[in-house]
Amino acid sequence: MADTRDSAAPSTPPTTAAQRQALALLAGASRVVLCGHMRPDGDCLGSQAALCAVLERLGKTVWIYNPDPVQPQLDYLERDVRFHVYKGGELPAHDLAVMLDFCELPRTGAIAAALGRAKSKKLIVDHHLFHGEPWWDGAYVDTTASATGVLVRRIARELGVTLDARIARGVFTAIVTDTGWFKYSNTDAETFAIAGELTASGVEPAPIYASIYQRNSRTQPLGVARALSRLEYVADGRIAVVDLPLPAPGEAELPDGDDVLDLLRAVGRVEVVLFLREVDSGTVKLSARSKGAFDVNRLARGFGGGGHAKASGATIGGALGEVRAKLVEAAVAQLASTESVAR
Ligand SMILES: [Mn+2]
Repeated sequence: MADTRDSAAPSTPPTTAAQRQALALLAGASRVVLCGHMRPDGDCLGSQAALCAVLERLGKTVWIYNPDPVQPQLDYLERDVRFHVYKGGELPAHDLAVMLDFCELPRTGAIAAALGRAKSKKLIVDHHLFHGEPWWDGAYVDTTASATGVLVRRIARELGVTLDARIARGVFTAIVTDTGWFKYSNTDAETFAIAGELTASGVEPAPIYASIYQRNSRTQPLGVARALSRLEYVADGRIAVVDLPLPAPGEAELPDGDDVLDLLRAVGRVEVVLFLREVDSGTVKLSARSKGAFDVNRLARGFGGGGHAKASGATIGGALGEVRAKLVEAAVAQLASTESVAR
């Protein structure tokens, strides 16, 4: 069903000059590569699928390249667009490269080197906080947007492309995964306005929910149990810490997901969740969540990562126990300093 509305939801902020320049880059390009971040999530992949559909409707040739494959729970997006996994070598000849849902170039893994060799213009479409020197030719950024998919919805409207099934499914996937199905604090009026508009255009929320959240393997709950067996509370129960080693033979894997984070953040007293998983011997992946004033972006930045104030992450070199000790020490110190500022 076509969307006949041409005006933005009342909750949509006005377009900035930088965003208008980004729109001009998109409008002027004819061959476009869309790049995602490592272990691409629903916001990254959904935004890529939707922007690919938008640009194809404008007659452009588009390729999607990611450093890692599509997670099985998001495989339905592969019926709408083709996701290439980058295996080295040159990207297809293109005049514009768009980075979706990240702004630190190394987050696109080995693709970063190929982008560096390409003479194309570089554009970021993102909602993460960025600290440093801009390295791009254009940026469509709003750090208050609940998802990068929200920005793709705005871009479609501003380029005069009405919603279709592919755009709607991609944007909806982006929004529901980044807001935890509308329950995280980033969920705002524009998020609901767009979700309503997408549902009116034919998106069916229940099958998408079932696809993403109700196809776990039978070992998934055992992986959650293994993670929870590592739970410790520190700072008088205000910080929950899980450090998950690589599975021993016969032990259940725990696929990426928010299940453990959500369970721990649901504990009344817990303000900060630190979930550390060993990804190989000597590398630890941190997922940090907050439900109060504690800024986990600041914490993650201290370990070379980043993200948002209430959800961030980092990939940290070191043994699991040693990384855990450093993180807990930093989190306890930040908890104390957050309080002295608040007072
Ligand atoms: Mn995102």
